[in-house]
Amino acid sequence: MKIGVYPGSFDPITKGHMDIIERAAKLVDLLYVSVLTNPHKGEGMFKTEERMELIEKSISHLPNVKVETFSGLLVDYAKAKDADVIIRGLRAVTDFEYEMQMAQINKSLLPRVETIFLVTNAQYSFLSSSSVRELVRFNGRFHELVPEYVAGALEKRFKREEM
Ligand code: COD
Repeated sequence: MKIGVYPGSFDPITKGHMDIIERAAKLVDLLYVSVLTNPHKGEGMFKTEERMELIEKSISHLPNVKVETFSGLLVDYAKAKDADVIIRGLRAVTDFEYEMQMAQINKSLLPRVETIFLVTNAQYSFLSSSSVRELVRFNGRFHELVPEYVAGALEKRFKREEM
């Protein structure tokens, strides 16, 4: 059985993340979407448990995908999950340097696990959680950029009317 881990901050999950999850779920038998709990970073927009709930509601149509949280090194978590691959998404050249560095460090720490990069769907190449957070904060329209349940949760949290 091939096991994949798709790690990230997911604050919040976007349609760009969803596209990667749906494609990765076809490549492995079991995919963990793994939310980093970072004790050194502030809370962000959503707490870890809330981010997990938003992901869970958005992936209910994907039977081989599970949502978990992890802390510490990704390779330690991947080892504990007996993962074969780490999945990452690549948007633009700006992602490349960071992603390559991370993949190489992870490979040196856990050589049997490969990092697989899925290139973004052109439709979502501009999309990031941070841009969604900015749109929410400054009253821009975000509804098409996130799964439906997440759009509802953002509206509820920030008490906005549908724009
Ligand atoms: N289209 C395609 N891919 C996308 C899109 C999009 N529109 N948006 C995001 N993605 C991809 C990102 O490129 C990334 O691959 C993934 O989705 C998750 O993105 P984020 O932004 O939610 O999460 P990141 O990149 O902040 O996650 C970083 C980790 C938490 C994975 C990383 O910091 C980590 O592993 N930390 C643990 C400590 C560790 O082991 N560090 C490495 C060794 S030093």
